[in-house]
Amino acid sequence: MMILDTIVAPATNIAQQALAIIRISGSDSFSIINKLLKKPVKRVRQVNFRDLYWKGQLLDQVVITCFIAPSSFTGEDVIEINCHGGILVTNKILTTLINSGARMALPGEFSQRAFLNDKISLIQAEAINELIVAKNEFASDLALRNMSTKNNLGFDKIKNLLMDIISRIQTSIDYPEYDDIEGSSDQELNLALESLITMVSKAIFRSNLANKSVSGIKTAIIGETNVGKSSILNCLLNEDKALVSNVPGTTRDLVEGQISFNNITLELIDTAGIRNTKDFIESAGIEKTFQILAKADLLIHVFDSNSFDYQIEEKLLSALENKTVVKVFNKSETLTSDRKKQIVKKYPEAVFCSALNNDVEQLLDKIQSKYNVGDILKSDDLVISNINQISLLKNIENKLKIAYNNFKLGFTADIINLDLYEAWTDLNNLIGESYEEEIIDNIFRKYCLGK
Ligand SMILES: Nc1nc2c(ncn2[C@@H]2O[C@H](COP(=O)(O)OP(=O)(O)OP(=O)(O)O)[C@@H](O)[C@H]2O)c(=O)[nH]1
Ligand SMILES: [Mg+2]
Repeated sequence: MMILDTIVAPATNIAQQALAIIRISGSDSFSIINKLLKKPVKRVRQVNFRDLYWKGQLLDQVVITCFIAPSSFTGEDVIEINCHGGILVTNKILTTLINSGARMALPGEFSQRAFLNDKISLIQAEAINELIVAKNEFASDLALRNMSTKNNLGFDKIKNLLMDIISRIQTSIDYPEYDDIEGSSDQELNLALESLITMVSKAIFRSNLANKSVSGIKTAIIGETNVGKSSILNCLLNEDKALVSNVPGTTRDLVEGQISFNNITLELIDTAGIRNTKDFIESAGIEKTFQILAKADLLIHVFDSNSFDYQIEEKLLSALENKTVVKVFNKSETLTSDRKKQIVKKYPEAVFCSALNNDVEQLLDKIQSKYNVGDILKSDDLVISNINQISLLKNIENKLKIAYNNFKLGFTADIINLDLYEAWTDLNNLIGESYEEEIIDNIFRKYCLGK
């Protein structure tokens, strides 16, 4: 892709604020900015204080920071203008720069140029975007880790081992007369393939966990009527968001909210309590509960500690199958210790809470333990959180498994290498070493304007 245009975009919101940043990138950056200056800036790496003019009229007093290609974020000549943050001022400067020859950038186009000019890998580009949208500490730690160096050590480990295996097999194809090439015995290849597959599988496991933590866990609060679901939602959100009353069937529509704690973000949905009812609107609400339940990653299944009947309806029971469920007994402040023991005996994994007393600690601890990302950033092994990148990793795992099977079945080396080469291509797609233009365009268009 030829990069000809010089692009411009605000890197901060256009809003009433103290300062705003406007960014220009491309080979005409200096000639364009100098059209707005009585005293031109030189094409050297420096910071300048200047008055900006258009047709003799003063626009603003600004600070201009100059970056010279290739030592800039995009790898091109870049100019950053720190102007005053008024909506009118920022827009006027932007329009003037466009009238002077710059083109308004597309969302993510600065990052795309950085990638195309080989300044950052695709893993880094995604990490920068993820840092901007990070909802919790883990998300920002992971993003910082993946954006900080172009050579992702975890990625390199996988790539080096795959390259090593391919070249060992290739040597046995090219030089069939040598059957004693180091590392090329069946046993050694078997071991190497097994450890490569394990490496990739573990990376997928870690990355799936990271994805959940980073993108927010879709969490539905479900249970019978009047058990305190809406009260728990309000307590978690620290806000009286959902209507609470002692009339069973209070909640009919879904109520949503988001909380982040430690390494986790929950996208919470409070649902209509499940019971047999003739009320048409309530039935429709319950139907919605089942739809949400099917889509949720995590279910907070609420019981009333005082109810003696914990029979779960057949329909609900089958909907709960294969789901991550936390059973929580609410109104626990009313429990006698004997009763509590009975419940624990029947449901050893249950936790207790009292929305009335704002006591939801056990519930949060339980959720935390189910999505424990604890140590996964401690080593330099590969962890990514982007769903498209994870699906590429799964493709790689599949192809490695096919190659391994073919190897076990005694297929010839060239057939085994065929799938290994495909895995190699996918691996390179992960960092963007080989790519299709359209795919790359799609990736970057979801970034912020000015990034
Ligand atoms: N004692 C006690 N009462 C509670 C507690 N949590 C909720 N309640 C009461 O239980 C009743 C029902 O609470 P809701 O939060 O509306 O229950 P719900 O499960 O959302 O009910 P539906 O929307 O009808 O399905 C209200 O009177 C609450 O004040 C608790 O921890 N202890
Ligand atoms: Mg409710």
